[in-house]
Amino acid sequence: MDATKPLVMVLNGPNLNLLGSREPAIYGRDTLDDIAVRLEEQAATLGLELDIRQSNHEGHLVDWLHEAGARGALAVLLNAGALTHTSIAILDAIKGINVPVIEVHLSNPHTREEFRHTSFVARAAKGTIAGFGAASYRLALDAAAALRQ
Ligand code: CA2
Repeated sequence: MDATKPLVMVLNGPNLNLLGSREPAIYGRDTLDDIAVRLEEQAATLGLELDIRQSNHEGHLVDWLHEAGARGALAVLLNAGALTHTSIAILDAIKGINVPVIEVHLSNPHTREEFRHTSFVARAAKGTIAGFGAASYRLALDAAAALRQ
């Protein structure tokens, strides 16, 4: 941990621990660890501190969003998984912190089933990056870096 560098928290929701093991046509072959290794390299280049987490539990994501607020994070990259489409608790948590949240998706939910077309995260997010596979995270981290003043 380097307190002199702006902090970006990368929060991943339910089932994203399964990345790389199934459904490669939709989500690609990279595991979450593969993505994390590349993000750490990118963060070092950008001079950012990363804190990358995954949970299958909604409340953990709510607590971690609060933590991002308390730590004064520069930004949160949030792939809330299927909770994107259901969780008012996560929407309220995003609204409750003074930290820009960048919504991230591997797939483009708008090209998929109707139930994925609603995003509660998008209602409070600074912006959304979706549909670029693992590169969505890279693009989102560049967007976070651009928020620095
Ligand atoms: O495209 C995305 O990043 C999603 O957030 C992924 C979620 C999905 O519910 C959202 O609609 C879009 C699902 C993550 C589950 O990932 C799996 C990976 C491999 C095998 C099974 C699930």
